[in-house]
Amino acid sequence: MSTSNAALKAASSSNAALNNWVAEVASLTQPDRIHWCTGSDAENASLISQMLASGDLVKLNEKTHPNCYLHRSNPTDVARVEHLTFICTRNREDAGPNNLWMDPAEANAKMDDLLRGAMKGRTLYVIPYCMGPIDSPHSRCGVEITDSAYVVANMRIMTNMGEAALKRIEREGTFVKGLHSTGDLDPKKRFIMHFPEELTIKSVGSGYGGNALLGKKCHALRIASWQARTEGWLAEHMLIMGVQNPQGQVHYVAAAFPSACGKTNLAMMVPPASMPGWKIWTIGDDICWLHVDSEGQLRAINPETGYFGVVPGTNAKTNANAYETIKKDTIFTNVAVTADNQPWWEGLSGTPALDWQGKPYTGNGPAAHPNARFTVSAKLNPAYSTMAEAPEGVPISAILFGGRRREVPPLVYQARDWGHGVLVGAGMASETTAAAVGEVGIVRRDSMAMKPFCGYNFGDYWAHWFSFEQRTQKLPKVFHVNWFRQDKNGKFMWPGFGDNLRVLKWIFDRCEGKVDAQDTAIGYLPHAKDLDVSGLNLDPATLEQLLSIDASAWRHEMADIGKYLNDFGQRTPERLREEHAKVVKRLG
Ligand code: OXD
Ligand code: MN
Repeated sequence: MSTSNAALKAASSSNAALNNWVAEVASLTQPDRIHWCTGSDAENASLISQMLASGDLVKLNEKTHPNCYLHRSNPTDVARVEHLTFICTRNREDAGPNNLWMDPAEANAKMDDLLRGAMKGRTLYVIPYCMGPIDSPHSRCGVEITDSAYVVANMRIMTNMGEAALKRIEREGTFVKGLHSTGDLDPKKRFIMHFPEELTIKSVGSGYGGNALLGKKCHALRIASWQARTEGWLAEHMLIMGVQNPQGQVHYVAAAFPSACGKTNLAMMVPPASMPGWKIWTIGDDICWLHVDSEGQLRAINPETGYFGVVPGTNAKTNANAYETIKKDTIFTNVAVTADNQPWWEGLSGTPALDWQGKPYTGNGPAAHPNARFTVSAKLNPAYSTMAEAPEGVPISAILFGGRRREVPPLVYQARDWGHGVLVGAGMASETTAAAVGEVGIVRRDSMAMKPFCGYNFGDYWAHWFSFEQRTQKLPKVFHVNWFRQDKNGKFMWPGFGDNLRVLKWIFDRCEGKVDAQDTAIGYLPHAKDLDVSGLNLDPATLEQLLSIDASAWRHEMADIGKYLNDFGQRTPERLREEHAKVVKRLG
């Protein structure tokens, strides 16, 4: 429903707080129109035609890619901006050294200045949304106000958006407030601010998914991690998948990897031909909310309804399910196009005619942006799990941590217990990727893959992880994986992709108590005989290297982790220091 300028203050919800907030934002930002999103097909069709007319979207080849569109973003606005993302808590220490901090009053004043009159000539869209299945007690609602039709179209794919969410908000009376304006896309006026104590987000100056689709990183991770700590659950940067063996038995696994390290590929994996009868079912590819149920079982829901995935490298070999999923009904962002207007990216055959900026492709550098994305409904995934929308979530048997590491961590190892697992997660590191602005390939500590997303002090976050030992005796097993080891010539030692199922099979068998392991200083590693490498052509020396540890490299690693833990001072739990000391002692 749209209201004209004269009726900007018109109430469109029975929730007075929501109506008042919309009116307040309208008076600050001065839009020409207000539109309350219903999420209907007709509304979506009208937004798409409007964006085609304005050039915000380009229609792709209808024959090869029905109902697919391309959005080319401003070239300065292609990734998350961690250096412009703030957590604004009253007490600076609560945000911690893992976040940039600004005083809430100062941040609000700064954002209000940037937002004053920012929607003149534009439409203010009100997007009620629900993160998680609409009927799940674990789901949480929010409302995003935005002046971007692209954001509305993406939020419709990524969340339960529209009338049903508004009804839930009206019933529950609570919601996270997210205010977004693309502003003039000037990087100097770009800020993503979070006010966890007020359950509020303000984002200006970017249209990029991670900065602008406020339900995703801003709400479902930064604000939700804060809520989760106060309410006794976990909001994590994890995929969720079901691993089914040939006998039909399923174990659900949640896995935390930093951005652009293959969560989508793992969650949608097609088993290799050498493992007949195995199946992978996708619950989610990026975010996981974990609750302990009344039986003490840790259960996971995926708060999202779609995938906002990295597209370069996606093809029938690397991720056949994703490749199939994005053949229709997809919004592409910053891909190249072929002469017959098909989307194109590195990893596909064929030739790009125009690069991601719409310029004739000259052969210099990548044609698609390395962080080009697809937005698509999860329901189109051939591996979509029948349990994906279960209100109670799925029972988690194993938690995996992993990063992109050329050296040091072996292919897989298991933590001794939950406490050791918290250390493994807290100490994990990865090479930076194109998902965030900044240098690529630098190893940095990224606890639980939450460095860019934890809405509070990591010291308190680790303590919260430890607290699960008091909540239940039935905690999942914890593992660390590294698909990215390279030999001295820079060649990947492990084939990755579908063959990662061989590692998942070992994890499955560990969950079943069917296989023993080498007891090492850093945890349990597979015996080479227990990892199925049939048909891989992996030479025994490489396998040996993938499944062993270099004590001297690990002593360095642990020293570095020790230094990192010290950065959090008093807030680092004593328990974590003890877990660290235990491994150091074992390494000798
Ligand atoms: C993402 C990210 O888009 O982590 O999921 O950057
Ligand atoms: Mn992510």
